[in-house]
Amino acid sequence: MKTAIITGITGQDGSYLAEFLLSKNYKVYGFVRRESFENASESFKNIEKVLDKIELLPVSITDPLHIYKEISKIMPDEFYHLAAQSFVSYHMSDEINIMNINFNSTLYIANTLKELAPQCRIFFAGSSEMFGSPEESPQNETSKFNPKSIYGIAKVSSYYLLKNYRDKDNIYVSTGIMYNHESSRRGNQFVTKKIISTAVKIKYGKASKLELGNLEALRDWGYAPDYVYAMWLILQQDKADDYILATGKLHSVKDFVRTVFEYLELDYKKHVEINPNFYRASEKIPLSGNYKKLESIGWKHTKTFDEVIKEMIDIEIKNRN
Ligand code: G4F
Repeated sequence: MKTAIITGITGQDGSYLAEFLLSKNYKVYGFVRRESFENASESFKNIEKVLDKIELLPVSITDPLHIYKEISKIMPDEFYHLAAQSFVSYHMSDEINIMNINFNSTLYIANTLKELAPQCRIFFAGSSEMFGSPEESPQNETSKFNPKSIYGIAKVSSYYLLKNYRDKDNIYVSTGIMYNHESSRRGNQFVTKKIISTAVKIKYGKASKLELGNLEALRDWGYAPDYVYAMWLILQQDKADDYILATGKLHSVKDFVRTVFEYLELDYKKHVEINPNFYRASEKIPLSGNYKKLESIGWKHTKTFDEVIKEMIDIEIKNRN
């Protein structure tokens, strides 16, 4: 039986990954913030179904000693580092906190694994935000990084740290450069979940308007469970390497809104208002990924843009109270 540790196990990707690894007969551990245990019913909602099959440990990913102690007990075969402060802002604010959570955690984890369990395979969740304002579209694994947010800077820094561990210390570590990926487990602050949950409220008379920022913004939206499968697949390759996780298809926020409202038989023009507080400028050249390399190791996506939206709406309707 293989042993895996997941950071970010309570989030969208971590929870799908825990389910997937259990189905493959892994022993699954999750490093979780201590405060999450105090608000367990809310914090552990995504992993409710598997709580009795996994082991959650209260480990702060910004505490190197604690990370060291727990890894020395578990000695994992695979480590999936997914946890991050994941909301992207293009303002230079909260830099110290974000670098601490998103970069230092990577350093502490990878450094510990290098010392204690150098045979352990590491997956790191990178992001399209590493390309920030790209020079070409679609981007591939050799496109130039040009991050425009502290979030993106932390991901690029982690990427280079890990690449050096791979090249110089022979550590098996792979980064998945992940474009937006959605599901019913997406956090409410992200645009897809925000649109769907508000539209469903409007449908059932619990809200009347949906305030959004830039409707022209383009995104390459995929299906989260497909990307989680890719994480595992990447770690099963003979050689560690970096991969783009994307669909290569672009849709605007307006396309997303229109599809949701049409499915619910509503007229979005009557409900959507622009709120400048949510506005972020579009990239001049859009963030869209070329996933040929991932395809070459046997990955394909299982749901279209419309199918992802329909699944998210159906679950939102089923779960409404
Ligand atoms: O859903 P979003 O907030 O996701 P964003 O910023 O693209 O980041 C997500 O994907 C990245 C990978 O590509 C991850 F690295 C990151 O951790 C996260 O998972 O925004 C999507 C788009 C943006 O262009 C934004 O400007 O939607 C636009 N948007 C328009 N109105 C809005 C809104 N975004 C939000 N959150 N709220 C709005 O009202």
